[in-house]
Amino acid sequence: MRSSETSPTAPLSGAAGYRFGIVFSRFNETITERLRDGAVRALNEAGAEPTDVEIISVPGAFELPQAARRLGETGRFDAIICLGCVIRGATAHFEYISSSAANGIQDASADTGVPMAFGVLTTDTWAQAEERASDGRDNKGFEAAAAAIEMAQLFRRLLPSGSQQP
Ligand code: INI
Repeated sequence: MRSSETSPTAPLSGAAGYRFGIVFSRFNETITERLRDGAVRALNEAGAEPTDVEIISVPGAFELPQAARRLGETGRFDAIICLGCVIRGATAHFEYISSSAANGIQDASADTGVPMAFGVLTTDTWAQAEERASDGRDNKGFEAAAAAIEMAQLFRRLLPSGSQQP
């Protein structure tokens, strides 16, 4: 299946009134800045207010879960978008960093109750990473933001009865 077949094709909407955190890692930053830009594009398209989007950076993908957890603990965000790029080298380093990022983000989301989208590229080559950080809707940052918007909306709908909308 071509990756474009899994991309959201309908215009994104309904993000006004939600607050988003974006954490991106600076390792391989030519790529991760494009993922960040893709995520911002998706949030803009969906109507999120720029003042409701906070963007921070961390050194590498290994640090993404640490920062995402801290953002989640503030209670200020409806969803957090985690973006990074790990390119396979000759050592097991790739596996350690990519699985730490994936498991750590999942744990941070479960522990804080804040949805966190996984927009970390794990590729064999730089060319594959570039392909997934394009200007189109199949930019993985754009896709991660689309997932974050959907999860933020879902979690708000699923608020326990009697609780206040934040
Ligand atoms: N971090 C990445 O985000 N991508 C990589 O490809 C990468 N490689 O190849 O080493 C990488 N390493 C840094 C790591 O994420 C931490 O920042 C570092 O180990 C300090 O904790």
